[in-house]
Amino acid sequence: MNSSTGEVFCTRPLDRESPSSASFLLSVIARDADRPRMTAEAALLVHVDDENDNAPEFEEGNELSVAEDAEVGHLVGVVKAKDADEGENGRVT
Ligand SMILES: [Ca+2]
Ligand SMILES: [Ca+2]
Repeated sequence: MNSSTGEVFCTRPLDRESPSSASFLLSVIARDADRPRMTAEAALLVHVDDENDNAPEFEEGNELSVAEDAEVGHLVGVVKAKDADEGENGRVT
């Protein structure tokens, strides 16, 4: 944080999917320059918005078998995939 302007900057790359990088709680203090010096303190919570930076991944172990005489419409199995992103960015179809 720039102590003169109050501008808050990133100091390292962010990754919303990392538990330690989804949000940041900062403590900020404002001080005046007169005597007696007066201060105010506040908590600043910064949320990291999601970007669609993860591709879907198939879950391991997807191997299916079906009988040769299975009827048309027979459910062979379910293929599952997941995506680490949030909301629509992580919705797999
Ligand atoms: Ca995604
Ligand atoms: Ca993401």
